Amino acid sequence: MLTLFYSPGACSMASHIALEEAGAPFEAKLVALAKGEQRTADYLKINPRGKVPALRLEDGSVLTENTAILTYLGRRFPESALLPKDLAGEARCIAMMAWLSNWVHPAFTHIFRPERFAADANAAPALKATGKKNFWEALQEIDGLVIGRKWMQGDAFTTCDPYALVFYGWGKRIELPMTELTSYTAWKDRMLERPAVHRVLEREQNILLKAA
Ligand SMILES: N[C@@H](CCC(=O)N[C@@H](CS)C(=O)NCC(=O)O)C(=O)O
Repeated sequence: MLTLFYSPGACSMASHIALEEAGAPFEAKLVALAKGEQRTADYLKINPRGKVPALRLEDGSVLTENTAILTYLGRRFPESALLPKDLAGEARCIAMMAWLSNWVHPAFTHIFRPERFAADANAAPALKATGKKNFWEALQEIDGLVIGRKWMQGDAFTTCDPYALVFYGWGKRIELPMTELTSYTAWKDRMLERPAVHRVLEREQNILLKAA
């Protein structure tokens, strides 16, 4: 069976939702980041970088990085149609996941963990401020992308959708004015109506289930 290593509210939620959406049999193993469990010797054997998500396959090998895990799940469970069937559509979906991973996520990390980007504590306020500006602009970009669209990539739900939900939740967590992003908010409400998404949010006790 597949095993997902995740932490509640972390970016691993994207892979967690995709597994539920795919109807894949899997075991969810909690790695509590708040308790530092990602740095235990046992977990470092699974992912030496000490990050979630990690997906252990049936042969014992491990996949890391949301973009790779989500692409793998889309290809492995084609009946769930988590990836566009045409090559260019699939590439566009991967491009979106790459942007979420290499720009949107690190922007948030600058707010949350500025010490990872400069040893000098005096630099922290500037790093946080730039991270917040970049993160908010990225959320505004997502808002623009879903205008007139049901899902991130158009009419079809794809792996980009669970990934984009992570950042809506993070925006809410740091009290950004998320409801000003009306299209992103309407999309988030559609996401919450999906039973698979709801199951994961319940399991992770996600902030998106709390009233605004
Ligand atoms: N690019 C990676 C990022 C993974 C990542 O940074 N995960 C965070 C949680 S959102 C983590 O495990 N952080 C623990 C730590 O840095 O100690 C991916 O998308 O999978």
